[in-house]
Amino acid sequence: MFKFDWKRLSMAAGLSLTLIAAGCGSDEGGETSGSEGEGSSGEANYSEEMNYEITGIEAGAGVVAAAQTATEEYENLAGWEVATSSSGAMATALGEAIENEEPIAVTGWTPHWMFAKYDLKYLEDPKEVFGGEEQIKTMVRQGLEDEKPNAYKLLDQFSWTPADMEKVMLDITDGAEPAEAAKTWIEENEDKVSEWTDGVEDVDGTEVELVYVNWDSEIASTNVVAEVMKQKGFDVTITPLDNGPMWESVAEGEVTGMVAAWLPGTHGDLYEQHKDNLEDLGANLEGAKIGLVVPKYMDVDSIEDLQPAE
Ligand code: PBE
Repeated sequence: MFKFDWKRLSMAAGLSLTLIAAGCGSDEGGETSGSEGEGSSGEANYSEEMNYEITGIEAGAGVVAAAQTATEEYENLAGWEVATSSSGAMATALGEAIENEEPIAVTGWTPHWMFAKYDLKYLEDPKEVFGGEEQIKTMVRQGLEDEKPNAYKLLDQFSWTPADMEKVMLDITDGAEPAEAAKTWIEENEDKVSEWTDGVEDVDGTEVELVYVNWDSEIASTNVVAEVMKQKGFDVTITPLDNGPMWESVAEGEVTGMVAAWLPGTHGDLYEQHKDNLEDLGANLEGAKIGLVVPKYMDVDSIEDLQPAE
């Protein structure tokens, strides 16, 4: 059942010669390596094939921190590592693994286009390291309501659903420029957009700077909000940052705000750190989630089904 996949191994980032040698060594017993591992299930040792590595995203992401915590809390993840890179690189690695029907575990989240493109599942997380259902919230700098009441009102009224967000994300992943995908969605959802702009007066070039992180979900939301604001006459800049600086820049009042606060879990520590210095405008989306995500063809259901590194 288990096939040692040299092609994938040779492509895997950070693979050392030692590991290749170790892989060879384990074949010497005349058995396919690890297929009847000491793990509880006796199924293919995906873990070895994955090089005991979770495919992560940006180092500052909450889901990466949670995955690192998982490698500490779950005894069966002893010796596992979370490889950090970018959301784009994670998506590419996921797509390639699926094309070759190889095992992979990524730091995933909902809403995300990957669930529409591929057959995926979240691994059960009995220790609840990744937390439960999340909200995405809007945070703005203090004093905004007095200084730019129309910007404040619009940001306060912005709210949509996971399906809305996924539509924009899919459009972008199919090749649309984010701003174009945002415009298309706005045209097709006038009723919803008119609720966000209800009572918001047109302005003449009032400056607004929104910050975000280059996560697919946040690229979608930030571009949509920016586009709606532009249509009301705001002069909008959107600036991608790392997660920590995104929170800091709002708390320090350097920028207008952001629509990318994942709470209560994913960004819980950042919220605690900055909550006294920014204004929380509440949820703009309900029903978000983070976790470890694998292709459905993998015969594992729980994080506890993965096997420790030897
Ligand atoms: N994410 C997407 C972010 C929040 C939005 C889940 C990658 C994070 O983990 O911080």
